[in-house]
Amino acid sequence: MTRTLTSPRHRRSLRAISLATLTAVVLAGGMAATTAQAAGSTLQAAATEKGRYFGTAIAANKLSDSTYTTIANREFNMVTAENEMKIDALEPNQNQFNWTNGDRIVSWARSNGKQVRGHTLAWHSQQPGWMQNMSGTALRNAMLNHVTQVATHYRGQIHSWDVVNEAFQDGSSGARRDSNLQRTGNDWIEAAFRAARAADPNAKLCYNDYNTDDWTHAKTQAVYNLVRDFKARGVPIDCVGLQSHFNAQSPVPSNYQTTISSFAALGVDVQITELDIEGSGSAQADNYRKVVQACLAVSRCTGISVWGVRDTDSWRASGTPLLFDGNGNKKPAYTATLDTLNGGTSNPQPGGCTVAVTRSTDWSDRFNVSLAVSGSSTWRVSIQLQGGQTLQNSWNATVSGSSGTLTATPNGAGNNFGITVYKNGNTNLPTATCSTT
Ligand code: G2I
Repeated sequence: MTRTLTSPRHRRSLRAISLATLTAVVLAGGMAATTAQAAGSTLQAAATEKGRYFGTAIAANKLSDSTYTTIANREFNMVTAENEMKIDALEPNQNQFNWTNGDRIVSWARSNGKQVRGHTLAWHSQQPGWMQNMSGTALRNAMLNHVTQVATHYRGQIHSWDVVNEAFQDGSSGARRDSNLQRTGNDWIEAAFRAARAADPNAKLCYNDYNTDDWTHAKTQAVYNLVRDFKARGVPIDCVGLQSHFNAQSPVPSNYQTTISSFAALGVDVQITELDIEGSGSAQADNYRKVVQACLAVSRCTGISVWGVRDTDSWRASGTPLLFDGNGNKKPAYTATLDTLNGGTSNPQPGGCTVAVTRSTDWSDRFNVSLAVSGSSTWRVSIQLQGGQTLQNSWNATVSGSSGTLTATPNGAGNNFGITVYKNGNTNLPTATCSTT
């Protein structure tokens, strides 16, 4: 129809009609919003109403499965290639790139109006054989060449890149994971981020990891310190990815929201990048609800992606960790996720408050902790000191207790307050939760 209307007058009148239609739609939307809470009928619609995206991992070899693509297209507006943009897939031989499957996923996503998360530019795992056998300067240069070539190939098409994946050890050390990349020098991570920024200045650049969901874990603190250091020194970083693979051994932590808000307080977005939660029925549904609530409570938690469409598509298929069963039916976890996305208002939850915890000045024996409450002026913050730590001092709030759990309430100085904590050998940041009074 537009092709037949070619004169300027016709084009003007067409524009007038479209504008009139658009205005009517906007007005109707506005009126509806005053009478009822708008509700999205799919995950992507509900998340969009909350200013977030909802995504999934996609496998290229399943794009011919119509049950799979129907669900994926209907429910999700962010796509991550499950394996097709890893180093071994894209650069099977040094400097010979195979874009076929990565491009299939990007073009499926874009032709269906979806955005793409890139996963992943630099990783100790899934390296092609030629890279596994490299070390030193040759490896550093090969890694930087990979980052540059891949980010350049996909420039302008990627919402966020997982620039570096899983670079820290599990357990209590808080140390970097040993790998051939780590052995090229501690600065390999920032070198990768700088190369990615140069190649695609508009993609958000994320550090992505697992077992970084519990705020008390040494690995979480180590990633937090990396991001804090990068922000302080101007190394380009825009986001942190919490993979969030949960099961009975690694449940959704009670301090998950503290983790999200604490990273966000460093000035980065937080993305839940690979969510799956083993289980079934209402227990699984409750866990999905907790995750979605925690994200909605923090404005810089900008999106959630699940790691696959149906249980049978999962890397942990036997744990049935996803939102659709093997036949593509919606599970209770789906309904809980959708309802939570649709429920109430977000950031903070209705009548609630959130608190962000950051480390400020650090001495050998003690450190200052800044706490910033949002969402309410009548609050009570419960602060959990780490084992051995004791309170030395506090300001801009009334703080009771001296070790273990402290309680802080307003003293008229506003919503930002602080404490000084003696480490007594424990350098981990305390955690905090907020409730209204
Ligand atoms: O392990 C779960 C995820 C943890 N975070 C990083 C993610 O990239 C990772 O995803 C998984 C994929 O879901 C698996 O599908 O990463 C694994 C290792 O790259 C993937 O497994 C691989 C198998 O190891 C290969 O043998 C197989 O050929 O999947 C490949 C394609 O099915």
